[in-house]
Amino acid sequence: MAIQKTLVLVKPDGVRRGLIGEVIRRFERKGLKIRALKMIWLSKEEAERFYSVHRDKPFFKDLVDFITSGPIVAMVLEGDEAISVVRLMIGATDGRKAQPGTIRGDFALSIQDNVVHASDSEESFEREFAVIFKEEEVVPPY
Ligand code: 3AN
Repeated sequence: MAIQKTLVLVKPDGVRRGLIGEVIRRFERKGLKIRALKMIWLSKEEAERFYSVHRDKPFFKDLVDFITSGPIVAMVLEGDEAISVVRLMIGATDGRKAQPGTIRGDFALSIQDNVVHASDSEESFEREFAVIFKEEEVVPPY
């Protein structure tokens, strides 16, 4: 057992399309615990820090414009091997290539507008968490 925390976002396209409940439902059903949950609208500066690993990528500006184009829902999920489990559940980055049955495989047809984000490592979780949450927003284990 390696209990981990991971950070998930329902991105602006997912919120606009009314997929917040669908995304949360899948993680709850799987048995992951929601330790924090909120709706926010990221500033440009927060988005740039959130995606700092992609700073030099050609799609960085589009990515920041997209993630700040509307409100998002952010959550901290916890469970056994939560980081890899959630990555499996969201599917490949490109919605056209993501397996059916995954969130992106079922709901996305784009590499940018791909409904959800999830941390890809403990290091990413720590950086992303620090941009979006304060420690006191996380409820105790229950
Ligand atoms: P993932 O979200 O699957 O971890 P990353 O970390 O490679 O994917 O990319 C972060 C985000 O950047 C993606 N969710 C997607 O919105 C966007 N992105 C990645 N690759 C591209 C690309 N080639 N063109 C446009 N946007 C991209």
